[in-house]
Amino acid sequence: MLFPLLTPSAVAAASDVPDTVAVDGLSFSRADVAGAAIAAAERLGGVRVVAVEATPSMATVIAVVGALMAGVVVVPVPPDSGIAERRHVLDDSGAQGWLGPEPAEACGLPHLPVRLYARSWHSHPRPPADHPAMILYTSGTTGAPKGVVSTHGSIAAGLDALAAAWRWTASDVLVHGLPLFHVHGLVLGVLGPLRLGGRLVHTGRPTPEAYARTDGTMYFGVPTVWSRIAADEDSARSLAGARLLVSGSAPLPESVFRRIADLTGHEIVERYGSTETLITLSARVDGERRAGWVGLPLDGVETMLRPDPESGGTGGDDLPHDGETIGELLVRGPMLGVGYHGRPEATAESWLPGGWFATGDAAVIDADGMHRIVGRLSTDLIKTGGFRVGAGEIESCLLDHDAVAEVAVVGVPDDDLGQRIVAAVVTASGYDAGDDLAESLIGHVAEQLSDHKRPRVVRFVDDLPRNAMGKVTKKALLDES
Ligand code: MLC
Ligand code: AMP
Repeated sequence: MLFPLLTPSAVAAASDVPDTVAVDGLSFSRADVAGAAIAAAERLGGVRVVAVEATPSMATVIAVVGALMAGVVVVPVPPDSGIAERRHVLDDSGAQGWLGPEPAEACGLPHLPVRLYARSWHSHPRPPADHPAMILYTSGTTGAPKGVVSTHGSIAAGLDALAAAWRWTASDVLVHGLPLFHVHGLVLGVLGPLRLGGRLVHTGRPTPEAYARTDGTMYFGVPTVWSRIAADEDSARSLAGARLLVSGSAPLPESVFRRIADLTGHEIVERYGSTETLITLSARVDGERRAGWVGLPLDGVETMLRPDPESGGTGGDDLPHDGETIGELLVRGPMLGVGYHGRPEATAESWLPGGWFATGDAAVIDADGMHRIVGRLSTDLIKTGGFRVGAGEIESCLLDHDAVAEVAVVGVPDDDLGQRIVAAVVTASGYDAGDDLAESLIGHVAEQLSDHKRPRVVRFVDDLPRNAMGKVTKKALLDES
């Protein structure tokens, strides 16, 4: 067994696939990936948790695969993460070192580079299914990001369920350019082809031009990627020969679904997942693809709708599946992660008795079992360009800046990004509102958190709209933005 997540059919296909993984100008066969990964794994003696600077590179792929083979828990770190976010991820996860690409900021931990051309063939004992595989950090409504623990078994279950829904086989060539520190780009987009066979071509960035010049059978994108492709007719047309165009991580506008269908002849396959649940719903390759809907439960997945907990619902209720009644979507299945690392209380709020996970998404289910995500229960979780960002995290970061007396962050609808981050700021006395200060606040968020958490717009206001209890009314702010 070369790789713990590999199926026997993928191993059997190994000799037929010389360029299994192409990324960052390098192309490795399956044997190259396995040999280099085992060599990397051998350098990890005694390490239980390892950070990987998740640049879009072969070194990242080898580091992740090597650590998984050795049963070492992988913590992918966004390469653009700023000082505060990086420290938090390293401290919270208990990472003992870095494996792979050189970290921008090592934060005192030792770095083990992978040797891309070293090869080793020692076999490692296969980690059991319930062994933690990864801790992926994701934002909540407040506070610093939480680390979601996925196991070898949950990842394998999610990928196998996708294989069944999409008939994803060793003949497929997956093309994408998504970041390698999230479920979409890393778990589905790298471990997927390694487990299920076939090839991966990573384009570095998910631009329309890069997708157009790369031949593949399946293309992965977040809605921002698809809307940019829809706006670039030539690039879109060149995807006509694909087998599946797949969108996920955020709502796909119906207009983009239709435009892509006109230009490519393909109705996009929408699928729904999260850091906590990996992948649970999708349109099937041989089933209906309905604009605005995210499909059916994958094999092994069950769903229900509970009344919004704020209105007194309990885990035991299931609202009618009539295509109209809105409730909070609960999901359960073998691909769910096991909880937030070191956060039993937060875990208990979302992982409910009976194996259900409370997604925080408002949804409807119709009589045929099709699901539509209609929004988030909280306005404080923002999706921008497919990235999940907590308003509270940005607010805390901005409040650390001397010029900020009060702040509220909202996600304002945006044709390109889905939502754009807007910060309404009341300045501290002695500071002048203006473009210079706005730039400095945006730069502060990039320096402490990460590039994609930067507000696109800083609006200076005299005071924030508040309700009788003194709580900021974000709805009023959204209406004003
Ligand atoms: C961005 N820019 C700013 C700025 N924000 N400049 C000033 N102020 C700000 N506030 C700059 C950027 O640095 C960039 O500059 C330029 O503006 C364009 O930025 P952009 O509009 O954000 O575009 P881009 O960088 O091209 O990114 C778009 C994108 C990216 C779609 C490629 O958002 C992306 O990779 N999204 C994928 C997210 C993802 O994988 N999510 C999956 C989560 S898993 P320059 O100079 O760099 O051009 C999950 C589970 C599941 O959700 O279901 O899958
Ligand atoms: P993340 O933790 O970054 O993976 O974000 C997960 C969240 O993204 C989900 O809870 C949804 O709110 C959203 N999401 C993922 N896929 C879709 C989709 N296909 N349609 C709408 N929202 C989605």
